[in-house]
Amino acid sequence: METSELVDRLLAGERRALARALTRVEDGSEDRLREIIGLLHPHTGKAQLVGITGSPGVGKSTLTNELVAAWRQADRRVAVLAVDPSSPFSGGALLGDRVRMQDHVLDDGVFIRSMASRGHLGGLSWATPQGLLVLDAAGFDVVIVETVGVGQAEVEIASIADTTVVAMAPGMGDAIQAAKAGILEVADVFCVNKADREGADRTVRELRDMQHLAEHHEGGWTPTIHKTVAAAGEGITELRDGIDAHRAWLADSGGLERRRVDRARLQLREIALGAIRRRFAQVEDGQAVDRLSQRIAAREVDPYTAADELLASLES
Ligand SMILES: Nc1nc2c(ncn2[C@@H]2O[C@H](COP(=O)(O)OP(=O)(O)OP(=O)(O)O)[C@@H](O)[C@H]2O)c(=O)[nH]1
Ligand SMILES: [Mg+2]
Repeated sequence: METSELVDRLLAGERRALARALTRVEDGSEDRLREIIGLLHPHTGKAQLVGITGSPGVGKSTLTNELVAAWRQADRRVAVLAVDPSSPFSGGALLGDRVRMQDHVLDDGVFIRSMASRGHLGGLSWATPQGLLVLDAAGFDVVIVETVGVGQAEVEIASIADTTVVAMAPGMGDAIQAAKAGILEVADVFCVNKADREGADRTVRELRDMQHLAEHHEGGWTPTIHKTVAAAGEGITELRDGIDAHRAWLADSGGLERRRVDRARLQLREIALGAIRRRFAQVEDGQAVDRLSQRIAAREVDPYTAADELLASLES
């Protein structure tokens, strides 16, 4: 199918077109990505982008599932992108996620997709932000990205979401771990899940105590802390409202616009660097690089001057 037809169908709300568009984004060559993103981009910028991250097993998928239901109750259409940055292929964990998310399988206002990461920068794949664009263009009001917090992933999720939710469970020393890993700075909303277990109040207290560490947090937002029992659907409405409140604050304070420009800057950087790398790869084994390398080795030119010459020739 021609990309333009695919995009037309996606914009008309065809789910199969949406699924195919995501596959193209995930597997696509640079040319295909360029084409599809070019057509979709004018139709994006409306969705509320929510990132959910946290250590393995804290209940992110259960929370996501419940949040989907809570936003549906508010009559909002919701899409989920479950990203597994730990595996280059969709593994067992994601299969489990899919099964749990079967709750919503008959609901037209819900779309759920797993995406394996290609390990871009050791975290979320390059396909993730593009996948968000596709779901945004498809008209979902809320788009959730769920990813396991392993190192870089939290920071990356914060760079693509409007609101970043950091989920933790009591009794795992998670609050202190989070502080060490610099997660306090990326969290807009904390969720202490598994509040049916001992130590939830203590984790909440630890987070409160550590909040002064995050005082430099963007523009005066103090991250809110919510207790939930996702497995029993408790505290979910409050969590949803907390996420919505952060997004409303962002919009009012001008922070949303700032985040959008920051995101655009990151994308621009990635795409431009990628293009330069590809241009370089095309000439790397060619005569010009050979000749310049020989001249550097022969001390006829210094390597910086030679690189300037090479870059100038790439531009033309
Ligand atoms: N006791 C209790 N268990 C919960 C709660 N929420 C989720 N669980 C259980 O915790 C386990 C892990 O939940 P998931 O939702 O798969 O956690 P996750 O963070 O998505 O896990 P990964 O994707 O593997 O990192 C499951 O057995 C859930 O049923 C809760 O509020 N209380
Ligand atoms: Mg999960």
